[in-house]
Amino acid sequence: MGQIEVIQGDITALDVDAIVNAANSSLAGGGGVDGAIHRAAGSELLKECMLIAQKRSPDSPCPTGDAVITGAGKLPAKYVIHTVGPVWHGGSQGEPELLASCYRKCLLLAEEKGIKSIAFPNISTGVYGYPKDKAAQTAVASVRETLPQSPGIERVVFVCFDGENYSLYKKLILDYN
Ligand code: AR6
Repeated sequence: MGQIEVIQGDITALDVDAIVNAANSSLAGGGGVDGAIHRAAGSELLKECMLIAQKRSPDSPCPTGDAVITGAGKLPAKYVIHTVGPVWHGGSQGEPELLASCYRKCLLLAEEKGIKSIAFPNISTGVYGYPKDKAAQTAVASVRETLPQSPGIERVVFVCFDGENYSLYKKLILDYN
């Protein structure tokens, strides 16, 4: 089964097959990691996103919990997988299931594309306000549950931007391994 790693840093710098973007349903870019990925990838990425948006439902090109894949423009990665995490409303509006779905769909899409290494940011833990400890537990559990169904994936990297997420993930991965 694929290895799980945790690092602290900027996901746009990672030389892996695919990096995951914490996008919004419009796929039109935004702030946080989404903004950083679009800036580093260049305008080609937005063009690809808009083509996908045209083909899918115009109201919500990528619903919460779903994922779509594009090329990666000028990034070192080959692909960007855009997924839309839930906004935190207190936890009783399906947030854990939707967040788990983001990680699962990204891995299954990656498997379909023959991707061997994939890096995730801490989806929903910025602007969308998901508590970091709860998000980390759901993320790690979802990845571990899905990896047996994605045998082509050799390496999963959790990229933590801030120290708090890094400590949480380090502890969870140690506990699991
Ligand atoms: N590399 C890795 N992680 C990062 C980076 C980076 N360069 N920059 C920020 N993070 P957020 P969300 C971390 O807000 O909560 C956007 O406007 C950040 O510290 O980017 O899912 C979208 O368009 C945090 O831990 O995403 C949506 O509208 C994590 O990435 C909305 O924000 C996620 O924070 C999505 O909100």
